[in-house]
Amino acid sequence: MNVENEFSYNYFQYSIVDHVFTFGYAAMAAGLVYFLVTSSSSLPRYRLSSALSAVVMVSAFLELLVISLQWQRSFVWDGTAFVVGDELFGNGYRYMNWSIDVPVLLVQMLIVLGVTGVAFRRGVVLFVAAGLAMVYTGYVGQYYEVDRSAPFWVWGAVSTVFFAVILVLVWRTVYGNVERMPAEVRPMVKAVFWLLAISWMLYPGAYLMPAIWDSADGVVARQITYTVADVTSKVVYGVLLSAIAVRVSKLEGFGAARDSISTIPRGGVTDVDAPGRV
Ligand code: RET
Repeated sequence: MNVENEFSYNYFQYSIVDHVFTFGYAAMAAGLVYFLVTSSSSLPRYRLSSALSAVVMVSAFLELLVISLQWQRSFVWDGTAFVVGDELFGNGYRYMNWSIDVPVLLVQMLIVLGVTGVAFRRGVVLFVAAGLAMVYTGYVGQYYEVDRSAPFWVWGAVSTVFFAVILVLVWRTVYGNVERMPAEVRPMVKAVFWLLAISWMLYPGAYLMPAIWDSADGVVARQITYTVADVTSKVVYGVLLSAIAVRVSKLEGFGAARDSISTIPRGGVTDVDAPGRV
């Protein structure tokens, strides 16, 4: 059982959580349109990353919609406050969503950083294994968050070990490949590491929230934390990766080739007319 069911909420507390959930799934729907529309702005080798961003958006949209509807069904207005009714609220859906999104977000990074061959396959295996281990050990631990007995701390600690492994792998991937990238995009590539590290750290913060702030306000803070983490780790991260892909594609002449098509005069084109063509 999750701590959300232990409290009743005043009108503001209940509504803020409700609105924050709506913001969350609306951001995923908006992100979906963005990634589908901008996919063709980069070279074909980067398009799998946009497709994976779209996968993340769809799974997160559905998950946030489900928990939003569950929040509305679980708490009923009794005249003075929103109290728990016949149904219980749960954060478990989040973990199921992460088991799709965590591996996918990490694989996207390999694609945009141009990791290929054996290094790519090795990266995929390590990211998927460490990602799923982190998510599922945390999933077990969160069942014990109300009494915060030993399993809450033990599984949380085991999950943190896998998280640390992921951060080291991400650091190595980013800093091991950044020098191969064009100088112009290097600051953006380094920002990938920091954006990922900071936004992902919010999730263990939300896991620990019942131990830090065990109250209705703590629940509000936890759901805001989750939503900020979701929007930054999925949408903002995806936008940053696609911005890198578009820049690198342009530097390799992709944009120039495509733009020149619209300026080709009727009756043909010579190399002199369209020097940007490749
Ligand atoms: C848990 C359990 C407590 C310890 C740690 C955790 C880490 C969770 C993370 C989740 C990331 C999720 C993402 C989802 C995006 O779609 C499981 C809360 C360290 C880092 C990025």
